[in-house]
Amino acid sequence: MNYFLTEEQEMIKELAARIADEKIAPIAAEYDREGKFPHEIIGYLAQADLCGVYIEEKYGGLGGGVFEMALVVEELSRACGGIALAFAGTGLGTYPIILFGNEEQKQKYLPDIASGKKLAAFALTEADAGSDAAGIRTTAVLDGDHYVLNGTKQWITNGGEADVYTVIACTDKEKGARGFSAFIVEKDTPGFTFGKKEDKMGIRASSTRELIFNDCRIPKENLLGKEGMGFIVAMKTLDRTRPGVAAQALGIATGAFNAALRYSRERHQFGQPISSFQAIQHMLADMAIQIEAARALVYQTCRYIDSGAKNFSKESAMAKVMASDTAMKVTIDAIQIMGGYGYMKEYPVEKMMRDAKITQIYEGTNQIQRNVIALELIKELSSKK
Ligand code: COS
Repeated sequence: MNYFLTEEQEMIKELAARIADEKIAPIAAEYDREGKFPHEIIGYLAQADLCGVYIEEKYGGLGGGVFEMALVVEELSRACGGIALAFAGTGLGTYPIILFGNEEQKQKYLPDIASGKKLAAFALTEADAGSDAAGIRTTAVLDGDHYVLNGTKQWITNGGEADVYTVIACTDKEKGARGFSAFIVEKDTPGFTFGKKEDKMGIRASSTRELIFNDCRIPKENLLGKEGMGFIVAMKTLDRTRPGVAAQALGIATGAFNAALRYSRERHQFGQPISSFQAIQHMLADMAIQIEAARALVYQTCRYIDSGAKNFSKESAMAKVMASDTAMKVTIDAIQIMGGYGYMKEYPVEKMMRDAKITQIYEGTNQIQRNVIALELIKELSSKK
């Protein structure tokens, strides 16, 4: 399908594809096995000037938007969804600054992120606040010129590896979701430590850790937006980054599909390549249909967001659900086509299936996405009356 990318978007996609094929694919299995964080891949992305594709040019980025970011995530994820997450997770941690940071905060943090010198992370989730994001308990109390943070964030992507953390904490318990605020917290701030690295099913090259705040004092200038805006910062950020999860899922699905298609030509049974059997052909056809449909929705959603649309919670959630459900289905079918070989760690598709699973869970489960979609549909109908 021709998606009529601009020359610059084509170039971004090609650069990311080259890094995926030449640098990531050869190490993906090892990084998955050992749970290694891909610092050198960030180096290659930096050399190619891709770390800041979604950051304004005046802060050292390429001046693209959600779409350019998705193109990079998709290509990298074709080779490894876990390695791609070092980049995508940084986007998630950076968007609160892009959307709600003041000029000083943008000047201070964005150039280093755009150049790949620093990575970022986003911290909302807690042990008792996953889908129910309004259940967070981490507190931030103003004390003179500082906020003092206490609490523990759980399952934070890029935890321990990132230098810049955007953290949602409660500044006024009485006000529920309207009593949250968002802060920038730098690594190495006294009182800020990390829990153990989680041992995960998939995306194992990505670091997932607890962030522990124990009387952690941060300058009051690190407040993003205003006190009380933290929940909105989180929701508006996720609206913009869920298409990134969709792009990750799309990349994983494409990687698995390519492997299964190639295999179906090489594998002979009953004296012929298995691609000559209609049972396999129909599976391949269905996989291709689902991937292309997901890609069309993801790309169009990204373009809609970048066009300056005001409310795109529904579209963003739709793209995430569609692409992640597709990735799960396609990776499972890829294993089925490859049979016993597909099930073995020697071949890449079992890892792709493990990597795909998280895309149905993080940045809001697909059940929460369906709630968001349904509520928006009902709201739209009511506003027409
Ligand atoms: N954009 C702007 N504002 C939003 C918003 C959005 N996308 N979503 C909600 N809000 C606003 C609401 O309008 C409401 O504002 P008012 O208090 O002025 O009415 C406020 O935020 C609270 O919204 P709501 O009542 O809908 O909050 P809920 O507690 O019911 O939760 C869901 C809403 C479930 C959608 C939210 O908790 C969520 O997204 N959960 C998933 C979290 C997630 O993605 N976790 C993964 C962690 S990050 S990897």
